[in-house]
Order: sequence, then C-alpha cells, then structure tokens
Amino acid sequence: MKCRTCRGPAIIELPRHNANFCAEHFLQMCRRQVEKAIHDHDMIKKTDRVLVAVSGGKDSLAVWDMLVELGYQADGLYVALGIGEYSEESREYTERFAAERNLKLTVVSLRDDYGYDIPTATKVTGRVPCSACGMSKRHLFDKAAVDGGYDVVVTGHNLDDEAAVLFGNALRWDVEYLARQLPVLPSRHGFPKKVKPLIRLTEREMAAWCVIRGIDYIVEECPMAEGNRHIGYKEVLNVLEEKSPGTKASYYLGFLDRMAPVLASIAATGADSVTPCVQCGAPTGGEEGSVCAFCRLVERSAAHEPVSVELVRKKSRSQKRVQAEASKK
Ligand code: Q46
Ligand code: ZN
Ligand code: ZN
Repeated sequence: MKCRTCRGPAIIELPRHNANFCAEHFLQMCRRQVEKAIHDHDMIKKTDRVLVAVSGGKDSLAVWDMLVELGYQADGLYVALGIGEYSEESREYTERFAAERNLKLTVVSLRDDYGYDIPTATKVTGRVPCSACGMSKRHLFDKAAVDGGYDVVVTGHNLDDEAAVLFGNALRWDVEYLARQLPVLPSRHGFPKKVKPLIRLTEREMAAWCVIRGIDYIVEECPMAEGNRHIGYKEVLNVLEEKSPGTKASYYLGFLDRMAPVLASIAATGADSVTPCVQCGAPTGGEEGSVCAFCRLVERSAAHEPVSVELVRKKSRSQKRVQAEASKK
C-alpha cells in the first residue's frame, strides 16, 4: 500500500478517494479539504475571532486543532451538560487539550450556572434528551459568541453527520429544513454566524487525524443518544458507502451544489421579526414581551429535583418495550 502523493508506505486507505496516504499526506489532504470548505462557502476570514463549540469528541477537537494550525484565532467553548460520567470525562479531555496547547477555553456548566442538567430537563420536558440538549447548547453557544464579541461559531459536524441529517430531512420531505441545511448560517437578528468546516471529511478521517496528531478524545458515545434517529440513518448510509465508496460525499456535496440553490428562496423566507426575550435578552421568534424557550426550560428544570442518567435511560427503555409490544398486536 503506497501513498498517493509520495509513493512511500501508506498508513490509511481511503476508498472514497480511491487512494492511500502516509501520515503526512493524509494530514495535508484533511487540511486542504477544510480550506476548500472554508473558501467555497465563505466561512471564516483570517481576521475573524472564532469560537469553537467543543465536546471532547474527535470532531470538535480536530476542527479546533486544524483551525489553530491554519492560523485562525480560535478559542473554545465547552458546555458541561451534566450527563453523568460521560460529561465529566469529556470535560477532562477538552480541558487537557486546551491546556496542553495553551488555548483559551471557556466552560459553562448547566448545573452550576443554571441549576439543571440534561437528564433532569429530559424528565421535565418528556421529550428525547437531544431535544433539550440541542436547544440548551444552541442558546449557550449563541450567547457566548455574542457576549464575547466573536465573529463566528464553529461546530465539528462532519460529512457523516450532515449526510445523515440530509437523509432524515429527505425521508420526511421536510422542505424547510432541507432549505436551511447549509454549512453556513449567516449572522442575523442578533444570532452569530455559524459554520461547519468539516463537511468534506468523514468521522473515520477525523478519528485518524486525532490519532496521528496525538489528540486524546472521548471515544464513548453519549449515553443519552439512544433513540436518536440519526444513528440509524448513519448505519444505512454506511451500508451504501461500503458497497459504493463515495456515495455519502456525492449525496451531501451534490445536494449543496445542485439542490441548495434551488431551495434558496425558501430558506430566505424564515422568521423576519424577532423580539428580545424579556428575561435574558436573547432574540426569540415569539411576540413582544415573551420569554425564550431556553429561559422557560431553565425555569422548569431548575425547580425539579435532579434526575440521574440511569433513571432516564431506564424509562426510555421501558417506553420502547411498550411500543414494541403494542406494535406486535
Ligand atoms: S450530547 Fe446532547 Fe448529543 Fe447526548 S443528549 Fe443528544 S445532543 S447525543 S451531540
Ligand atoms: Zn506521502
Ligand atoms: Zn431567555
């Protein structure tokens, strides 16, 4: 197995590129893919102050590493979600990464700063954990970016993530979501610009980046991800990718090239008026004098006694059993 670039011994095989690479040229390929994504979608300027949303997983640590290497001024933000040991460990990985590289990291703790955590919010809302979690993270990333004067928020969503979301949106023909599924969300109505520089790289490639660069990251998946439909979509896409390498990239990148422009007029028809939340001042789509969804969640969850991860998982497993039994009848 030889490296496509230097013909030296290769360490990774990438069927979707029909190529193998040595460590040095694999890293070069990754950097080029990130630079291409940033350039093609006008994601980040060299003068921008960048805030990277980090979780302690491979993707967010890799994108932070790459941006710093490419010369961007990138700080990190970690939101401690209170998901038991998973959150404790992922925080340790993130703090170690930042300390070893002398990077600026801000930590916001849902429990310490807002009086709740994701297991408790899940119990209170009665919805899947990712619903309260995603909303909390979005709110806090936006707030940190605006308060800290950052120009752009970066997330570590990769090609597998985006292809899975696209697959779900297309299965439901959710045209509004499809229209908004772009790797750049411009700054609007007091929300910061948000970008996804890893859209041209896969999960496997990001794991390889971390191994080669000596980045330790949390390998375990979030224990509350059960029931997240995107996991199933990823499995389906992996089967297709296995049979026909390059399918995922042509599906998602082809969507950006050929379908997103067709949907652009729908994307532009989003909410045009926003009002500030009367409690936190964040922009909200509600009427004048309303309270945003985050503040409502905090109020209800902080008033509830803390709930453990295990309890929420037990409940979700027993709900699934009931559904399975009901579907047999
Ligand atoms: S942390 Fe939160 Fe994810 Fe866990 S509860 Fe879902 S959204 S899966 S990226
Ligand atoms: Zn090489
Ligand atoms: Zn609010």
